[in-house]
Amino acid sequence: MEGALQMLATRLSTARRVVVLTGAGVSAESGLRTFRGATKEDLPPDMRTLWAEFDPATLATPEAFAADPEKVTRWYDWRRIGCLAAEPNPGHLALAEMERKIVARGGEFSLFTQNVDRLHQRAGSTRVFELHGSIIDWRCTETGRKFTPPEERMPHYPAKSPFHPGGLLRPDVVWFGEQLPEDVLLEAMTRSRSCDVFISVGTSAVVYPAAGFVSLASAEGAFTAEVNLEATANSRAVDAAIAGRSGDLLPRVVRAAFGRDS
Ligand code: BV8
Repeated sequence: MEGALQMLATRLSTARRVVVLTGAGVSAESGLRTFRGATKEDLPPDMRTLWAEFDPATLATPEAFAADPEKVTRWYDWRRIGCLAAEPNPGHLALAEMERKIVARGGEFSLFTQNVDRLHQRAGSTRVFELHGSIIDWRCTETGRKFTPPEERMPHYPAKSPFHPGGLLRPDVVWFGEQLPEDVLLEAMTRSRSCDVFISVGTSAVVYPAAGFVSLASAEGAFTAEVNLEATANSRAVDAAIAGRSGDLLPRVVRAAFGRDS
């Protein structure tokens, strides 16, 4: 693993264009459950039934919201409050430092996240593209107008839209079966194809199209790396697969690539 970490650091030390893709694993050390890895034991009792009753992937769909807006709104509002209460961890902070180092020497840095918790932005990352939207912002089901709810639980479920008498508020996330924001998807494909280094961090690489970006980078000759707690479908395809916690490994990669003052 040291060899792979050093290989990544060496490539980063001279890279001109870096793309990072993150998933729920990067926020796990901030106390946020991973999308698939959650253990029902660590959920508050009132949420265990909700989580047990549904496979999360079936909750994250327009059909689930249409069928039971109260239940889906409750689940998302519970997660939203959790995201607001969470703090960025050393993995988030290391990615913000990596951006600063690359940009300071005239390079290009892009962070595509599947996460909806806004922790990258709170850690200081500025070149963030939200592939799957954000749970912090909601939008009117009738008008599409965005609304950022106050930082406390919503007064009632489902939440009525302030913009339309018959509208509800839904989280401004991309559900399964929904298209990713077109502009973000285009940026992700273009930048994946033109980067020198592509790093996938904390994602199980099962959700598409995000899981396919590393192949676009690799096909164009980029150096590809994965930092993840466990092996994924992409582990064998990347140039450097580094197993472990992102909160531990990313600061070590940044120090090795940019010096001890990082
Ligand atoms: C679309 C937002 C057009 C809401 C989410 C091609 C092939 C196959 C299927 C498809 C395909 N194209 C489209 C599909 C269908 C579908 C899909 O991919 N399904 C999968 C399940 C097979 N994709 C879509 O519907 C997308 N839309 O393509 O539109 C279309 C539509 C229909 C049909 C064709 C085309 C929309 C996808 C977005 C869905 N929304 N979330 C919400 O958050 O509630 S996805 C959800 O999964 C989250 O965003 C999450 O981030 C994402 C991916 O999961 P991960 O981030 O990887 O998290 P996970 O828990 O899985 O893994 C965490 C990893 O971290 C683990 O490996 C763990 O070991 C590791 N880890 C844990 N702790 C740490 C760690 N690593 C490091 N350090 C640690 N401390």
